[in-house]
Amino acid sequence: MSCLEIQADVKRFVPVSVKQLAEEGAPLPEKFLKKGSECPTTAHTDFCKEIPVISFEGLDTASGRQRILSEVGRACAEWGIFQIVDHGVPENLMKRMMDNGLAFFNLPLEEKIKYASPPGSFPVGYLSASGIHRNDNDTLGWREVMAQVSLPKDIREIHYSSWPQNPADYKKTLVEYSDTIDQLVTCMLGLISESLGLPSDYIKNVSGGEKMGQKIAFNYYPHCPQSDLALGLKSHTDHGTITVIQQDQVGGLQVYKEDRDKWGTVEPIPGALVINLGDQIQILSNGRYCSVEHQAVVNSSQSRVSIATFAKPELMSRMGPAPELLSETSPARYRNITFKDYLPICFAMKTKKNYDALII
Ligand SMILES: O=C(O)CCC(=O)C(=O)O
Ligand SMILES: [Fe+2]
Repeated sequence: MSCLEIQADVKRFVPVSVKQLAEEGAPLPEKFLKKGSECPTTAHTDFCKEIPVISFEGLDTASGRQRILSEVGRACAEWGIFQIVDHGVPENLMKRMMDNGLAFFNLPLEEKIKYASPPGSFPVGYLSASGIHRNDNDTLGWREVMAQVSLPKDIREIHYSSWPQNPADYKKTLVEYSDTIDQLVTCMLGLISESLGLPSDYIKNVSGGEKMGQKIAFNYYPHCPQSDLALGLKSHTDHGTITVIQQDQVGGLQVYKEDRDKWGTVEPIPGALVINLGDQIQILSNGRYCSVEHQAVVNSSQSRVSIATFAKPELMSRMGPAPELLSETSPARYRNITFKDYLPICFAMKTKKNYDALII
């Protein structure tokens, strides 16, 4: 196959760029229109003030750690999503990531297409509309994505040469961010483990330790002429361990609280990071902690950027409930399965929440 043929093949999967569609301002193509209960119901500025915000100030003192542990435990059980501030991730690094993400999406489509996800591949690389990598009849999301595998380090080294050359410090900043967020993830997994009464290194160890995976996705949601009929990203749960989300100040990430039957928007707070529990934590905690259903809505006047860092178990890690948390009165609620076998269940999306497929 010549280079040109490869390019043509890739282009088949880039029928349209949502950024270009937004700039044209024409009515949305049918493929983006949601119907019925899938349509957004809560505005991108309708902030849910109850979603916990936890300060990590004092984490290195005994009393500070105790306070943070109890706040993290409560937030994991009641919400499955919370924000952290005073977390130590340098402001300047977060800003460089945002700037690079935006600069990448502002490149001409011909340039972005060079990084397009190869047909049929797991979605890494550039997607000009979310959902186009799937060969199904599902509607598309009003979102462009640029995603890269960033850990473990040996895999990162293999992928590094295929990351964008432009903007100039994109790759260097991504490596720095990947390592910094990895440290934060280790700290978070320690707190989550301890809050469940488990040793601090428990979750990281059962997830493959240093072999844990990480994927970093830049999401670009252009302003949308029909934002009441489209979604940036449809309702889902994240299938891995935890996701760390950095978002700009526009707002659009929403969480569904079953007990209220209502979507609530996560309020953007300058410098904050959103921590979102994935399916693995719900399963490992035997349902004590929740992998929350979430989505991203769009709006008619402002584009939005978010950066999602997914921490994932190593493929052969087992995802069952921690035996230490089980007893006669609290039997296992989920089957034990490897992450590798869990992934096809998630991609088949037969149940609304992936983990329901494992209920005993
Ligand atoms: O854009 C956001 O805030 C959410 C992104 C997200 O949920 C995801 O990429 O899985
Ligand atoms: Fe997500």
